[in-house]
Amino acid sequence: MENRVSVIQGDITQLQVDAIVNAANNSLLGGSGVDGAIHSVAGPELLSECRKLQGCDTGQAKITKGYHLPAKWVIHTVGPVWEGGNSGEDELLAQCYRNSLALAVQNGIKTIAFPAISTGAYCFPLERATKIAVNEVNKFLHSNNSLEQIIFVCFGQNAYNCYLRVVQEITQS
Ligand code: AR6
Repeated sequence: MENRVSVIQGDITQLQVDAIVNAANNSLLGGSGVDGAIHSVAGPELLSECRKLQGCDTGQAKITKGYHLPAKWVIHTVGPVWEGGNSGEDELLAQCYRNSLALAVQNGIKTIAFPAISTGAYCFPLERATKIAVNEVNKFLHSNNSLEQIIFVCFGQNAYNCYLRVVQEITQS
């Protein structure tokens, strides 16, 4: 596994990185979970900018400034709602990571932090989502030299253990 990838446990809103990724919804107008936390730290200016974006399709990504966050940018992506696994959820989740990373590169971002997209309110099974996240980041880094650090931010011990295990599995394969 790439030494540009790390796993930490904590609150993504506190990270001093170029960009944090938001697990948003199609409206981009805020919500609960990590989305609510990001908007509450960034302040109302973030919602004002998001209103101008006219929403975001599932699997796609859009960028805003970070306002009062320590991060300079927020990349908003919309993960799939888990519907049992036969509705294209895996591919849509993979697209979230690919499109977020591509947008980061386009904007000269060097350090980026991801939450575990879709694994909260959207009920995507954690281990399955983690494998997709780690695989997509790993593949992307193989063809990219500009990104310097990708951080997977886990909110709880359970997610942290899962990410560590999956990163190790992929390293050894
Ligand atoms: N830092 C890092 N991770 C966090 C934080 C935080 N501050 N808060 C929660 N998580 P979720 P989703 C983790 O529900 O499943 C929103 O209402 C959380 O433990 O935030 O993609 C949106 O507006 C979980 O592992 O996002 C959408 O409507 C992960 O972040 C919907 O929820 C994702 O959980 C999106 O659902």
